[in-house]
Amino acid sequence: MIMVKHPLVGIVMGSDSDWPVMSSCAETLKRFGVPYEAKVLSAHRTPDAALDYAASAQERGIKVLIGAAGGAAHLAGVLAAKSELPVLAVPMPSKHLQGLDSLLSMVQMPGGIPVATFAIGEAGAVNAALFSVAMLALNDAELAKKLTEFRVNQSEKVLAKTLPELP
Ligand code: RP5
Repeated sequence: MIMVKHPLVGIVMGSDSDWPVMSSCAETLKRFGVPYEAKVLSAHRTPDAALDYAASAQERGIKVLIGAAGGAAHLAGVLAAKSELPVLAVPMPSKHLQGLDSLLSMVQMPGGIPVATFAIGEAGAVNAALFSVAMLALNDAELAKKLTEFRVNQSEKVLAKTLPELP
C-alpha cells in the first residue's frame, strides 16, 4: 500500500494491473498536495478485506473513496455498499471489451446506493482526482485557490496552441 500521513482520499483498485492507469489519479492528487492512500483490493478476490476497508474508511478520516476496476467492475459499488462517503468509480480499460464492460457495470448502479462514474482509463483517473479536489476545496480555501490556478493555467495552454500552416 502506498501511504501518506492522514490520507483524505482512498484509491482502491481491483488489481495491480490497474496501477499504470490509476497512477495518474495519484499523481494528480499529489500535485495538489492532497494526502491519499492507494491500495489493491478486489471485490471478488478479497471480498472481506474490501468490505472492511470501506467500512472503516470514514472513521480513519478518509473523505472520498475512488474505486477502479475492470471487466465485471463491481468494486466501486461494493465500497459504496459499506460506506456513506462519496464513491467515485473509474472504469479500467479491459482486455476484450476495451473498458466498455467496466463502464456499464459501474454506471448502472441500481437506485439507492450511488457511485459517480468517470470516463474509461486515464482521463477518468485524472478527473476522479480533480473531482475529489473540487469536493475537498469546498472546505479548504487554499486548495480552492490551487484548483483555480490549475484551471487558469490549463486554459492559457489551450489558448496558446497554434496549428501547422498548410503546405
Ligand atoms: C479487475 O480485473 C481488476 O480491476 C482488473 O482491471 C481486471 C484484471 O485483473 P488482473 O487479472 O490483471 O489481475 O478485477
